[in-house]
Amino acid sequence: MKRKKLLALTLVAAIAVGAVTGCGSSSDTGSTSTDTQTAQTETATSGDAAQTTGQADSTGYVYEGTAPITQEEGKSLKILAETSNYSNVDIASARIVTTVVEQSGVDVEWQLLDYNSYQDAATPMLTSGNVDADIVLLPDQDTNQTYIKSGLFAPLDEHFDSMPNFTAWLEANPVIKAEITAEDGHIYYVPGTNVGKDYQPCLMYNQVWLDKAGVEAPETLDEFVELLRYFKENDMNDNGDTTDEIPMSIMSAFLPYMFGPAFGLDLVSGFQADEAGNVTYAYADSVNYKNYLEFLNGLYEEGLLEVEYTSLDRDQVIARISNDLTGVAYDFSWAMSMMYSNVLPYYDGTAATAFVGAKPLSGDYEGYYVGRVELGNMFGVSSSSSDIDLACKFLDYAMSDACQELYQWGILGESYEVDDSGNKYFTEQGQDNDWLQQLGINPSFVFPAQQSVEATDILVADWHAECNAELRQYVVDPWPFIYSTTDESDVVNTYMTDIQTLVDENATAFVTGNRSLDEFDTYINELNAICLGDVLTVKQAQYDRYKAALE
Ligand SMILES: [Ca+2]
Repeated sequence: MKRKKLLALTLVAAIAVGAVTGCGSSSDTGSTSTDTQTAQTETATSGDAAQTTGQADSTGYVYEGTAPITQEEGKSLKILAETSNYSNVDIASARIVTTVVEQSGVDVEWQLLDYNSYQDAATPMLTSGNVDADIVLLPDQDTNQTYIKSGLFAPLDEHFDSMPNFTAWLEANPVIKAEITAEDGHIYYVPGTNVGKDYQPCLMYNQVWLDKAGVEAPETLDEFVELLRYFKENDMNDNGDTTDEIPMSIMSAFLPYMFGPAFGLDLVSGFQADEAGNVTYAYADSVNYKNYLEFLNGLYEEGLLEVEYTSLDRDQVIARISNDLTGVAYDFSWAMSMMYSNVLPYYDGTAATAFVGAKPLSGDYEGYYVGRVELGNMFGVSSSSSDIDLACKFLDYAMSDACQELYQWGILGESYEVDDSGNKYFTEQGQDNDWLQQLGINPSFVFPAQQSVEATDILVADWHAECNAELRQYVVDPWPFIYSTTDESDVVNTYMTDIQTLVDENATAFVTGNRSLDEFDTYINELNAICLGDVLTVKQAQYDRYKAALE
C-alpha cells in the first residue's frame, strides 16, 4: 500500500516536472527508480539473519563476535588501506592496531598507501581490477556504485551469519543501514563513522554582552533582532564609543544554517523531504525562501547584517572577538572554546566570560541545527578473496564494541582509566596527543573506527562539553547519503553546478537589494529553465529508495 503511494507520487512529480521545464529525460529516470525500488524492498530484509550462528571453522570453533575469529593455525588476510595522516606514525605497528590483529587470531599482511594520495593511488588499482587484497579501504564512498557494479566486492549480507557485531550495529543504526543499502538491496561495505549530532555548527553569544543587556539568549527571530539592535546602539565593550560595536559577525556560508530552519528550510542540505516523503529544493520554495530573503534583506538594510558580510572570514571574526567588538557568531562548535572564547580579553575559562552556544532560533517554524552524514571510511571484502568468510569475520571483529573502545580510548591503565562510576578518562600520558597518535588512537585509516563524542569532550573546556550535550537535542539528520545510479549522477552533474551558481548569486543580490524581491518569481522560473525539475526527479527517486530501505 505504502509503496504504491510512493510510486504514484514519483510519477506525479515526473509528469509535473516534464510539463513545466521541458528539460532532459526526467520521466526515464523516474521509471528506472521505481523498478529498483521494488527490487530493493524485496531483498532489504537480509539483516534478519542477525541472530543465527555462523559457520564453524575446521577445528569446530564458531565465531560469535568475540576474539578470536578463528582457531585455525596460520590463517592470514591481506588488507589494502592507507597510512596515518600523522607522517611519523607507523599505523600498522601501532599498539592499538597490533592488539586487534593479535586478538583476531590471524596474521595481517598490510598494503598501506600514502594517506595524502590514497584516492589517486587506490582508484586506478580498483578500476583496473589490479587489487590483491582480501579487505580494501575504498578510496571514496562509491556514491555512484562504480565498484559495486563492477563486481569488485562481495555482498556482505550473504555472510551476515559471520557478522554478528555488524548486523546488531546496523539494527541499532537504521539510517546508516538505509544509506549503505545499495540499489540492488545488498550491503557491500562496513563504514567507519564520524560524529553526526555532536559539535555541529551552532549559534554563539558573547555571554558578557548578554548579561550587560540583561537578557537570556534569544529563542525567536524577533528577540534576536531586538538584541542585535541593543548591541548596535550601546557601548557593549565599555570603551566610551557607542559606534564601534558590530552586532554579529557571521560568515555568509553560515547564514543558511542560522536562519533557514526558522523559515522551515534546510538550506544546508538544499534538498529536503516533508513527512509524506515529497522532496523539494529549499532554495526554490516560493513562500518560505522568499520570506527568508526578505528577513535577511531587512537586517541588511538596517545595518544589522554588515555590508561586507559576503567577504567576512574566520580570521576577521577572531580578530573582532579578540578586540571585544562583536556579540554574536556562528561556526562549528569547535570554535566556541578553541578559537573564539580563548581570544576574548576577559575570558577566565568559565562560560560566564565566554562565547557560549545557544538554542537555534525559531520563527514561524521551530528552529533546529543540521547535523552531518555520519558515514566515514568504507571497507569492502574483495570478491576475489580466497576466504571471503574469514575476511567478513575480521571486519566484523574490527568494528566490535571491544575494538571501538580500543580505537577511542587506547590501552586501559596506560592511555585511560575508569573511575568508580564507570566513566573513562584519559591519563596524563593519554592527554599527550603525540603519544596517543603513536599508540594508534582512532585508526580509521585501517579499521572501521567510530569517532567518539567522549574523546572530543576531553579536549574542550568543561562548559563547552556541557553546552554540546545540551544542544545535541536540536540537531537533526541532514539529507542522507544515497547511492546514485549512473543516469542519476549524469543528471545531477549536468545541472547542479549551474543551479548552485544561480542560487548563490541571487541570494546575495536579493539580500543586498541589488535585485528586487519583486523578481522572486522570475528567479524561480530561471531555476526551472536550467532543469531544476530534472534534478528534483532524481532526488525524489533516490529518497524513495532510501525510505524503502529504512522501513
Ligand atoms: Ca564601544
